[in-house]
Amino acid sequence: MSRVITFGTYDVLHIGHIKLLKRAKSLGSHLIVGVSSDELNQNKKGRGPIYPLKSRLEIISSLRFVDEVFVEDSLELKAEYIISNNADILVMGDDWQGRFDHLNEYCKVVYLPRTPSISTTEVIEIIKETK
Ligand code: C2G
Repeated sequence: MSRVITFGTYDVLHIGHIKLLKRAKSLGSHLIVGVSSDELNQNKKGRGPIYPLKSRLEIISSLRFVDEVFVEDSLELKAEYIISNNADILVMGDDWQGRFDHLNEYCKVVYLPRTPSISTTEVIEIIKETK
């Protein structure tokens, strides 16, 4: 019965997000997802999300392989989130490869390969171009 935790913005949900979350769930029995606040997204990506936090939380919590969601307010609070959620495994996309290795002291850290050729930024660009 292992508890898996992962983090992300999940703005303009796409197949790369779905594949990552499904693979994360398959590593355990309970999947907890930290969804980045609008302010955190602004700081990480230099722009606010298209979908506000409340919508992103509702979308992610509606997925059948997601068991719980919470708001991720800071990238620096991962250890606290792992401990308070009693997580056994932290899953991150490999765009974060190596960045969270220090958290191995709290739980197992696993990086999964990203799905190629899709990102929220690209989807936004395509929509802009085809207007
Ligand atoms: N992802 C993926 N393949 C893609 C795009 C995204 O596997 N083509 C994964 C990312 O690696 C991440 C998850 O989907 O694990 C969510 O992606 P983002 O919303 O872009 O997450 P990010 O803004 O990088 O937030 O604390 C860490 C951050 O909150 C991660």
